[in-house]
Amino acid sequence: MTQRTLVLLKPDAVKRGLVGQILARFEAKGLTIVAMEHRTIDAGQADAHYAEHVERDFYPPLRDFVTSGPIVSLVLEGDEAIEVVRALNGATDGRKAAPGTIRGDFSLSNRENLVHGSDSPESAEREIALWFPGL
Ligand code: RTP
Ligand code: MG
Repeated sequence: MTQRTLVLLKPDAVKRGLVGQILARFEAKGLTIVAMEHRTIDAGQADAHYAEHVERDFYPPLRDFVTSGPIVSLVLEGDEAIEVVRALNGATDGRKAAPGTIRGDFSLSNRENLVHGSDSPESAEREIALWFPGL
């Protein structure tokens, strides 16, 4: 089934100059970019995006990280795009993510793990409305 999913290239991806390589993987897989933007978010946008995590111990440093510099946000579309993107991203912790995945190949951190992908159709709908109202 064709799906849309919200993807973030987090500030570490932009700072490290990995935007092109990461986008190339999504495009090579066959996913279509249907919206894309480059911007620095404030704490309010971070809290809204990570609403499920705001009470967690790891959230304050995560908020500092995701507001530390520009993010590239995009909406990708394709068959089973939500699950496909999460498979390409790899496990959350870059130290444990499988080689061949984005995190497995480029991240050595549980926080600075380069990418975000929506985790369900409900999350995708909520996150796309948050990042690209009107899409
Ligand atoms: P994401 O939401 O960014 O796609 O990542 P995910 O589903 O694989 O992981 P999730 O559990 O939703 O966590 C969201 C982001 O929080 C940071 N994190 N830090 N223990 C920690 O220090 C910790 N755990 C998670 C990561 O940046 C993770 O992607
Ligand atoms: Mg998540």
